[in-house]
Amino acid sequence: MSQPTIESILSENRVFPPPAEFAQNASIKSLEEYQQLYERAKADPAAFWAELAEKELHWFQKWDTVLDWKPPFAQWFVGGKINISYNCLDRHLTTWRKNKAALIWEGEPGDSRTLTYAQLHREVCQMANVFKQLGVKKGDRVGIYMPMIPEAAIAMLACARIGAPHSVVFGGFSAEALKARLVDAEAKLVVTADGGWRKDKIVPLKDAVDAALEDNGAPSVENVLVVKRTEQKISMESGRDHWWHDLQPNASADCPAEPMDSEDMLFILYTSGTTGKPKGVVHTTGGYNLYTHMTTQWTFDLKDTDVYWCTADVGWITGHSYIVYGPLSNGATSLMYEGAPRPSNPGCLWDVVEKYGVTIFYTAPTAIRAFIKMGEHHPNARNLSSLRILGTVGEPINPEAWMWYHKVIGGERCPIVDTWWQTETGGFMLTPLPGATPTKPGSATFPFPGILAEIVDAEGNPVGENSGGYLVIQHPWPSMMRTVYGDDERFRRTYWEHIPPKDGKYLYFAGDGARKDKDGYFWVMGRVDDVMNISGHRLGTMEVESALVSHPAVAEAAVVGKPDEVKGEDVFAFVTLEGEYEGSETLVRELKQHVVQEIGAIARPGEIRFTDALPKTRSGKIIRRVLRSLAAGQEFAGDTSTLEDRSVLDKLRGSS
Ligand code: 6R9
Repeated sequence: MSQPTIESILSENRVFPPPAEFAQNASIKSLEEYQQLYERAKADPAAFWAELAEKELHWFQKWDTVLDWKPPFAQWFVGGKINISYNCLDRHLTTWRKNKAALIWEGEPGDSRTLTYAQLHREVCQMANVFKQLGVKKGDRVGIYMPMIPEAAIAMLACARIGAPHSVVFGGFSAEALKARLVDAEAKLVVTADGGWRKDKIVPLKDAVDAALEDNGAPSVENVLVVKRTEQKISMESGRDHWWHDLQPNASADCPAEPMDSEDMLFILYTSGTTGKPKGVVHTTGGYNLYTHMTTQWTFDLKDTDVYWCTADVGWITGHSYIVYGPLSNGATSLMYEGAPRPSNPGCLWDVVEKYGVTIFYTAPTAIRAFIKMGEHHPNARNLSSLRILGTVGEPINPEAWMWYHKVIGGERCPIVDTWWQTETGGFMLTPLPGATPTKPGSATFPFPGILAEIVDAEGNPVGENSGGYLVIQHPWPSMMRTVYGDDERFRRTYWEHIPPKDGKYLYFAGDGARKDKDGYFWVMGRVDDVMNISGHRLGTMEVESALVSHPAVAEAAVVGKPDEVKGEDVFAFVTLEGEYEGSETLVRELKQHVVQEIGAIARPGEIRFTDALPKTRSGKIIRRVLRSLAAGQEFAGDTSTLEDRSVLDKLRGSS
């Protein structure tokens, strides 16, 4: 099992203090310094954030109120006017950073491009003007469905510039999933590309957009802007579809950033929850700008000489906060890579590190486990001496993978920052600060200054040392999600009522289980709800179940995560069939393909098992813990007294 177990964590006693020389040169240099900062922030969070907001960001107009907290709805820097695209671009143009590389981009086939801050600013202004020309106004939503090319970041910043919230949809999602998101967000414009490169193949993005819009599938969409990337043939619908390269040359590079209210919506990003319908997580402008700015600066101990590389896709929150907004707001050089390790080039990531002298490298545990499998001769054959900080995100990292990362990639000299956070939190919540925090393999260590994290029981009472409980946040923070798009009730129910509020005190429930050790280190154990974590990507069991039952052969489906050495978890589906169908290899293949079509390749079940019945309670609820054990190949040892029909269990075992 690759996820850390309680046993493996309790026996993990290794501690890695920041190297002395590293700490000396870091902006936060010791644990004491972190603790002082933390205590100061805790004593008066509003004053702490206000001071940083004033010092670190440009405001067109200062706020009247730092925090307006009417649980569960928070507003930060109320009355303030700000534009995140201005903070990411314009303000650097009056400094030497004007000609510093803002984005370094490497395409999968080996083509590359570097955009300085001045060049990026110019392209963002042009695209913003094209958006306006296509009828996009402040407040209109724009869908972005792009490969990892600079225009993805350009489109996001162009939206932010004119105050049109973006909704980026990961390019690996299917046409069906794209359509559902465009419809929910009522997007007016979609920005896409003819295709993108993914493991030596072309991902036909424009075809998927066409399929999503077919038969008026997303009626709000009026125009589609298409960037040429792969040059394969696509169809262009006249009046609706426009090539970026046709419109760009005539677009003015003058487009002043729109002064936005601090609480104006910056973006919607859909994420999986416990129901079949993904949630539109809403983030706003001022607080998100400040928090992603500070977390990038302190957690990666940014210097102007850094070449920073986060390997995520801009379709996920990690790409939003830590490829685009956080790094650019700090005037950093952010690297974007279109490709992924593939049979034709398993060492490609290390080539990129060597080619650009990457200093900060941020990736996911699932990727690290895949690197381990591919063999250390790949990294060993490259010069990785430029690296000075490593990071991980997306799921708990098992101590073995941590140690490999530390030794083979970090040469035992690079601090590792294991950052725990979520789409909903906007930025890092638990993380080491590389010059200050002694790390323990597998622990995300301590909360970021200003974050009041705790581990509690179902009533909201803090649990003792090393007892497992729910990870909660006790005080609002600037980049917290503001609501579920169009559904305040779902927001309240999902995050704030799971643990009942007491005496007007609300706890943010993250959905993760965790424990704290004797030194106060947090150890995140994983989701406690029906959300799976497949290769660091969130996927709801219900989402996959809904996809399966939409196939005519399927009567009922129950999906669980099965431990997987590389992916962390893999999708395992138990399926009962409609009377006239019979289970076969062909049907398994067909159902897998059906899920890919409904959601995308990340949701493809690793295994589908046909069964006559599913284990249920008397009230008809599927007992997933039984299925989880079976999927893991373990005997189910727990209580089965709630099971309605015990013979189901024997049958399930028999069919295994
Ligand atoms: C940023 C991101 C959030 C869920 C979260 C948790 C898991 C993320 C983690 C981690 C342990 C870490 N998670 N980082 N678990 N240690 N360092 O991944 O956002 O896609 O919304 O997923 O991922 O379970 O609740 P998102």
